[in-house]
Amino acid sequence: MKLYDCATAPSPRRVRIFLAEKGLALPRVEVDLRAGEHLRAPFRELNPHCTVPVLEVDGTALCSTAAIWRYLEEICPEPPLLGRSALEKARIADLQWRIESEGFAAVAEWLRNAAPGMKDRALTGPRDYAQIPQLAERGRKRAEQFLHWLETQAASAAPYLCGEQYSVADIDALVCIDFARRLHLELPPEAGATRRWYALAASRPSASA
Ligand SMILES: N[C@@H](CCC(=O)N[C@@H](CS)C(=O)NCC(=O)O)C(=O)O
Repeated sequence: MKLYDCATAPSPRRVRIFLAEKGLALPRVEVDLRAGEHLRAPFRELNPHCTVPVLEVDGTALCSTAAIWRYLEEICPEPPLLGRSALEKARIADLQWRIESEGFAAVAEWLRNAAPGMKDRALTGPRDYAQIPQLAERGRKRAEQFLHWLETQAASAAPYLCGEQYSVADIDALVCIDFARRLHLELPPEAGATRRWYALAASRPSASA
């Protein structure tokens, strides 16, 4: 197995935190996104979607964080990070979907449509797309709305976002908040439950992965 990683990008960090929680270490290949290494062979031949992380297993490339998590959970079930019971697994999947589609996607929409370094790279993938300033503004509003929703979730489940067990929902939300900070979006003043949850999740040794 080999992990194609990028130390500065949020999605590969989600895999590194997951590995640290499992106590696993894998050979890593650093992919230099700033230099466009992901857009050229040989990486592009491995993952035609041109994104990291990628986990290469016996000649198969797993090209999304969720697929990598799923595979690693199957081969190393303890501690479970995708849930134990059928209902817990489904609740974690539900939260994960929401955090990714309303949190990550919003911050990415904002960043990729605003950052000068991402000119013509408004979407990931092999094709260039021009930035649309209105989408940056929409992404910012969606990201703020996501943080309000996260507060209701953190207030309704403790100590972790899905209750007693730390899970990939916590990994996703932690990395998403740190991603939003790059754009100077901080938790709103009234987000007391999120702050308590964040302090706990960020204090785990895996958070520095
Ligand atoms: N759906 C993918 C998303 C991966 C993704 O968007 N990765 C970003 C880094 S966080 C990337 O590779 N960006 C390449 C680019 O900016 O062109 C996953 O879940 O892993």
